[in-house]
Amino acid sequence: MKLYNTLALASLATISPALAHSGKDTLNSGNKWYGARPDGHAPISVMAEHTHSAGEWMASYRYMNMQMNGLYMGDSKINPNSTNYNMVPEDMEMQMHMVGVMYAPTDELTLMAMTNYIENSMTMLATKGMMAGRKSTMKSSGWGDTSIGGLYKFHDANRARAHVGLNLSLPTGSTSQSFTMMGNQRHQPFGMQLGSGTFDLLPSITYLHQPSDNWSWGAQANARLHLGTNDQGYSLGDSIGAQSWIARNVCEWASLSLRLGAKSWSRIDGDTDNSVNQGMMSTMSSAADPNNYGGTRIDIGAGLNLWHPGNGFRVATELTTPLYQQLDGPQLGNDWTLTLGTQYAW
Ligand SMILES: [Cu+2]
Repeated sequence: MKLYNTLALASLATISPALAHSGKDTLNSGNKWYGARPDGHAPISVMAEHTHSAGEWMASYRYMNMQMNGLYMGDSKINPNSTNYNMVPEDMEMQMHMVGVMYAPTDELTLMAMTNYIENSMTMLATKGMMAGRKSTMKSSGWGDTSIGGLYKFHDANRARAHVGLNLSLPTGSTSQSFTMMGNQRHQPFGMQLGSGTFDLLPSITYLHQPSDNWSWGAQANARLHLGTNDQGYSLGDSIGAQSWIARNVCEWASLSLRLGAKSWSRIDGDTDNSVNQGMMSTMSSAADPNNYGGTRIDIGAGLNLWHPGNGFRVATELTTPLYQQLDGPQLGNDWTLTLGTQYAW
């Protein structure tokens, strides 16, 4: 298929250069990967997935709503009352507002910066003793971590592009969100904190291909590596991820996409007795136990990209749900994640 398209385009370009540059959507991408189409950007939840042409700026806003519920041990749900903990989470909602800016000083190099505002809400269920069955809701909100870095495009031919990325996440998000329990201020569990508290490296590599004017696909591998230990004495687990998507332009201004993503992350390091930093013994609350934070998940996502052919303004959405999750538990599983975003380049 790829060879056929390449040959067809190459012969057309040879026979009729005028036709090949006529501006027709079927030919104007020539032998190059082409960003000015709805699927010129990956599904909206994929980060650091495109580069820009020299001199171009882009501003973006994304809203993400993640719903977690169901207590997992390994790959199956368990009864919340069956654990050894006095308290387990029942469900959690995480909302994130992300703003980003991109600028390309050259065709190869794109610089980017991103920060976010987070709102978390978690329902805890008491499972033992006199409090058994009692629910309480914990909330945290504020600015999260900020990342800065760049993408370097090292391949751009035959309707394909590839780039590597390296971002540095700065610990601008709080790791000391607290709540009051029995008159005492205590730290909220790890998962309710707004930042990692460490400098993190975010390497990635992305491949993009447009085998035809209507179809495209891409793939990305990425990681998040936490450097050192934060001032609360712990370090979130490193993660690695891989994902691939296909997209189909259904008209000049819209494309549909399907994405598969896999992610694996390790448990929290340090603060094992936990009594100081999490405000309660890790043996009491499962969310305060650093052992209950590793896992592997495979997600499927369905997306829609809208693109304005006149000014390049984009609106996109993607709904993601796990196909499989294997969690060091007891730990809350993911239910679904909705991402909505707009992007404007000039
Ligand atoms: Cu951009």
